[in-house]
Amino acid sequence: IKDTFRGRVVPASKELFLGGINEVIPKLVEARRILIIGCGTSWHAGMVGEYLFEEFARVPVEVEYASEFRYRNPVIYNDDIVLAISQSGETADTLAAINLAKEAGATVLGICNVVGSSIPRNTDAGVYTHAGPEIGVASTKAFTAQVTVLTMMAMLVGYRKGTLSKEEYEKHIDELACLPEKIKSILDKSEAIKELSAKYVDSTNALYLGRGYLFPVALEGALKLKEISYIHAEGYPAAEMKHGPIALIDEQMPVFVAATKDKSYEKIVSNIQEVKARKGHVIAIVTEGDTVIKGMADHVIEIPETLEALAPLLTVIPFQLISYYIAVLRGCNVDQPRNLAKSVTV
Ligand code: F1P
Repeated sequence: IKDTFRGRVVPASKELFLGGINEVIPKLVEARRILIIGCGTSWHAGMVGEYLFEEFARVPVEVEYASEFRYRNPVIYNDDIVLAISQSGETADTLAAINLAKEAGATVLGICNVVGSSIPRNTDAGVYTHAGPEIGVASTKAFTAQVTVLTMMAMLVGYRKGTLSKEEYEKHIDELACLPEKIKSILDKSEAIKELSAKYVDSTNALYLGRGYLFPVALEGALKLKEISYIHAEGYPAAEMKHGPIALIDEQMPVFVAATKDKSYEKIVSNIQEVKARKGHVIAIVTEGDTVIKGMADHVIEIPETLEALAPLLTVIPFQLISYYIAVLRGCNVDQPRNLAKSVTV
């Protein structure tokens, strides 16, 4: 967060630097609508972006899979800001969606990892995440880097627009600067997460639940498990459970819940009770010191407290580690999963 990409936080001066995007912040402040496009993990990062921009900058956001957007004749206004997210910068669906947006006269921005790749070359402005080369096919650090950039953008736009107070803006900057240490403390729990993962190696299905900012994290947790361990997994907003997926829960079903303390805490506690009442196995990511969920869940992974809007950056890490260990223990090649390519260029 401090030095690994051009976008950076300087806590002392409370300034955020966002590469080329700094120059178009005034356009974002004026924006009537933001469209976010991406595929796979990048689309999940975009969903976190939607929640952030709508909360901090009070601007309507639509998030869409580039693979749908490119084929369906979407409405694009020439004053739309289209934000394309891609780790590789080469995803054919995202490039095609960018071309549509450009033909409609929209301003197109990019968040990419690979310097000089096709997407940065085809956008009006952008920021490189500089997350370093991703060896594995499944995006992991790309997700945290993309979400960090989106968080910084939404904060900066909200602050300039006056929809995010100076106090809240500075509080979030200070907390962003603390996250590398907090992430390190989660990584230090890897051994315990490995032991827990071993219990679910033979699962054939899994559910991932979260509310608010943690709903996209549930989607990403499920995608990671599918991609590298080939276990069928679904991510849902926890409040949707009663509208269908609850029918799947029995003693064979592990349910991974992102349940850190935020304004939906009481609700997620009742969701966990609903799962336990149906004999599902609950593995919950909770805030350090949480005794309520600890008393109900089969396993908890405690993570440091943070601000609600920044929680995706921490809660996703245990989910990534769980997928990694389950895949390794199943003998899967975590770097090169079957049927997947790093850059989907067709
Ligand atoms: C999008 C993506 C990745 C996924 C896999 C296939 O890539 O769906 O999220 O992990 O590598 O492609 P990108 O546009 O972010 O490079």
